[in-house]
Formats: sequence, structure tokens, C-alpha cells
Amino acid sequence: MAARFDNQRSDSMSRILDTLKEPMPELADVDEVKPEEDDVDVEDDYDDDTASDDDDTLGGKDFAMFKVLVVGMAKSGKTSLIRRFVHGTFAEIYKTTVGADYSDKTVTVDDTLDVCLQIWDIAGQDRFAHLTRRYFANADAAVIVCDITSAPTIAAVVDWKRELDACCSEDFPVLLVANKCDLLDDVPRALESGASIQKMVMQTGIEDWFRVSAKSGEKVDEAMDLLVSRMVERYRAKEAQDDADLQADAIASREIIRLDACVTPAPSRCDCS
Ligand SMILES: Nc1nc2c(ncn2[C@@H]2O[C@H](COP(=O)(O)OP(=O)(O)O)[C@@H](O)[C@H]2O)c(=O)[nH]1
Ligand SMILES: [Mg+2]
Repeated sequence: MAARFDNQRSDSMSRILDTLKEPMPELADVDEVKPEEDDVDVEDDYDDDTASDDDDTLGGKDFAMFKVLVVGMAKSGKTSLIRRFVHGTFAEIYKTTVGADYSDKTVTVDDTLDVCLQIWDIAGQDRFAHLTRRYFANADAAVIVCDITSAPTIAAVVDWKRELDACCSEDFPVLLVANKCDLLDDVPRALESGASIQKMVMQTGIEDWFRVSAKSGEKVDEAMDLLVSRMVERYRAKEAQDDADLQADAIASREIIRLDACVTPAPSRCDCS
């Protein structure tokens, strides 16, 4: 188990370090890209801590790293949701995310497992698409964010899901969060948006969705907990499969040895004469 942890941890870490080290020549153009409003934020205000800092707290526990993409149309509240989930804070000021931003949070699943969520905040504007799709590689799950008060952001969920389907595996967990539910004070409007999201979720095959508010914090942790449990199910199923494969290999190699041992030795002399 420890060996598996070490391998998995170093694989994941080297993957993420490779991504971080990769030069982003396109970012040279970013200064020329005019933000829609306010400042462009190349955001270094998240925790820079990487999961390797947690080594001494691991004890005998298993530890897994999950890469989570957060996508959705600009201004739907991706950055705010991540900030709420990771830091427990909220800011009204809007700053465009350029390319992608990274933060992480370690979550205790149970007595046997801790997970580090490596959360990638992917810029929603089409003009950054050439910068951001590279981050889709090796993701373990995605959160699609829409603004529950904005029909275009809800409609855009279909495109984001299609894009994720094209880049990621079949059983990849995708969670939809309909953000800004604090702005829905009108019941008929809330019901109407709920019905349209439910219909879209069924069409796209998204399994789970939540109404949340990054501003108040409502349902943010519940939504993320569900996503973590989906990833943990997948992780444990894969672990069990790896164990079964290892056992099958061990049995197969024992069988080979036994067959070798049973080979009748050839007669040392020919007595046909
Ligand atoms: N009322 C309200 N405003 C929000 C909420 N989440 C984000 N916002 C605001 O919506 C704007 C866009 O949020 P941001 O997280 O930057 O969106 P992003 O472009 O998807 O990353 C900002 O002004 C936020 O303060 C929310 O839950 N409720
Ligand atoms: Mg953002």
C-alpha cells in the first residue's frame, strides 16, 4: 500500500510539476489581450503550498491526489467558488482569470484515506481556449459552473460537457453547480431555472447538480463532498482492480514454475540399439 502511495504521489506530483514548469509562450500575448473589465489577474493569491508539504501528517494513511477542472462561462463564479471552498472567503470584485489558475486543498475522506484536490480554475473566455485545453489532460473530475440567473451561462453548460467528453474518459465524474442562488429571491424564477437546468442535465448525462452560492457558501461543501466521493469510488475500484491483476499475475507466474517443475527429464542415454 505504501509503495502504491509513493508511486502514485510521485507520478501525480511530477505530472503537475511538469505542467507548471511548461513554458507558456502564448502568455506573452496576454498583455495585449484586453480584459473585459477591471484588472487582469494572473492570480498568485492562492495557496502556493503543494501537497508534498503534508508528508509528515500522513501517518499510516493512504493518500491520493485528484486533479479537478473547474470550467464554465466567464463571470459564472468559478474563481469565487474555488475561493469559497479553499479559503472560506468571498470578494465582490471581478478579476478576469487569464489562462488557468491552480490551488489545492487536502480533504480527509475517512480513517484510511486523505485526498489532495488539485483544482484548476480554467478561464471561461473563448479567447483563452488555446491556453486552457492543455490543462484538461489527466483530469480526474470536472465541475461545470453556471450562473443560475443567466440563461447564456446555463446554455453554455452543454458545450463544456461536450468538450469534457471529447477530452476525458467515459466514467469521468462531472458535477454541475448552478451558482449565485443567493440572487434567486423570486420563487417562480427559481422554479423555472431549476426546471431548465434539470432538463439540460438529463440531456447531457450530467449525474449530479447543486444550486450553490459562493457568496453565502450555501451547498458549496456539500457539492464538493459529493464530487470527492465519486472520485474516491473510482479510485478504490481501480485499486481493487490493480490488486486483482497483481494476484492474477502472481498466480500465473506460480503456474508457470509448477509446469516447468513437472517436465519429465529427457532420458540421459538412448537405448534404441
Ligand atoms: N451574488 C453573487 N455573486 C457572485 C457569486 N459568485 C460570484 N459572484 C460574483 O460574480 C462575479 C464573477 O465571479 P468570478 O468568480 O470572478 O467568475 P469567473 O469568471 O467564472 O471566475 C464577481 O463579481 C463575483 O463577486 C455568488 O454566489 N453570488
Ligand atoms: Mg475567474
